[in-house]
Amino acid sequence: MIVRAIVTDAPRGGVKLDSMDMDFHDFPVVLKPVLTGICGTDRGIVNGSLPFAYNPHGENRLILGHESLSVVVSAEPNSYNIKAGDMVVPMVRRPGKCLNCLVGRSDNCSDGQKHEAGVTGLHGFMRDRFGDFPEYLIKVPGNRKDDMAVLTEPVKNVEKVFEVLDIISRRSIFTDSAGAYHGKRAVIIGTGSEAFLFALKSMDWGFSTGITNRHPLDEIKGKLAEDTGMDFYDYSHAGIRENNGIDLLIDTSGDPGTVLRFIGRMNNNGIVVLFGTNGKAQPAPVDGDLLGSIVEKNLSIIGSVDGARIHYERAIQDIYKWKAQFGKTIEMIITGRVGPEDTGIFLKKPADEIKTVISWGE
Ligand code: DN4
Ligand code: BGC
Ligand code: ZN
Repeated sequence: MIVRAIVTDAPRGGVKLDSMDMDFHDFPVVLKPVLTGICGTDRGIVNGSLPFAYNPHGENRLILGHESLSVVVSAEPNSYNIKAGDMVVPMVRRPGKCLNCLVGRSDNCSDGQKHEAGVTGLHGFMRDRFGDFPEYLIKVPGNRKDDMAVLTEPVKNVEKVFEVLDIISRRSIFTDSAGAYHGKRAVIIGTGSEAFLFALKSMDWGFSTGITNRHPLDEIKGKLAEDTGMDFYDYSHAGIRENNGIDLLIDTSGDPGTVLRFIGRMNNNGIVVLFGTNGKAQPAPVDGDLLGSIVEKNLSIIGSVDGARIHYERAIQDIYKWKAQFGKTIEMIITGRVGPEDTGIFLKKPADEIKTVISWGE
């Protein structure tokens, strides 16, 4: 069938809406996207700043899209209980042959041979139809037709980070004297969608939680932060306001200079999670004092990418928990809806954007 697809040429970049002839005979499940989300990774691919992105083998274009809420058009029998009409979220990564991939943890792929839909060597979900295998489809509980489920993919990254945090934090006592995190401080660098989602999870754990950027917040983001209980400051004006030190730092900016400045404010046994990626960021020097303080403070600095099936399943639960907790406020995360033809959205991020989604129609 002829499908419309949003394509790039990775890792060079560019973006356009193309039509192509595709058949789905090799796939037990055929799907149609309802919504696809746009994230920092998509814009990084389109502007050519993510050198790790590449086209499928032997092809000169890559269909974008790794965040999707889709409806099942048809499914072979015995497809993990997936049937036509089901609402599902497809996983991003597909395993290679390393040991981690073989045990369902391609998020920890050890030889780089995995593929990622819309990012590394596998066509993504921004097209009228796609085919898939049932083991990579996460059912929306209760088959709810709720737009918020499109956030499952970005929240799964958050779930993985907090699982890693739980493991790493056991190298010392990381809780407060009550065995909780209320006396502990988490700071998230950046105010994009992943930053807000990290902050929500950090508040679930009990951390006093702040988000920060180098400019003020617009009205929508300011209201979302205030109504959910996180604080914000513009560090370019206020300086780094962390007089009691930081216990957990999560970076979504990918900006080395900013990350290093905040690392200088960590408490002993603090944990730094590097998550943002920006191949075009300005380099920043590290001096011996800063390196020495990382050692003397017993800091853990970890990188985290992607997430496994279990993290998607927990992510859907997070989203419904936040809906129950914050009601309509949480829906403010979806700040824009566009059609597939509006490819300009990849080139210029709207000033007040948290999450823009592409609606694929009925
Ligand atoms: P995003 O919406 O572009 O968020 C990035 C945020 O960082 C924006 O709010 C930026 O602000 C902010 N920022 C940039 N530079 C600075 C700086 N110097 N100081 C403070 N804030 C700054 O992207 P996203 O939320 O979708 O994703 C966040 C990052 O994580 C991206 O780099 C993605 O490529 C990466 N990512 C990694 C994984 C993974 O490891 C998954 C998903 C995304 P402004 O734009 O308002 O100025 O699995
Ligand atoms: C996706 C991850 C993926 C990563 C690649 C992110 O936007 O959420 O699943 O592994 O991009 O850097
Ligand atoms: Zn993403």
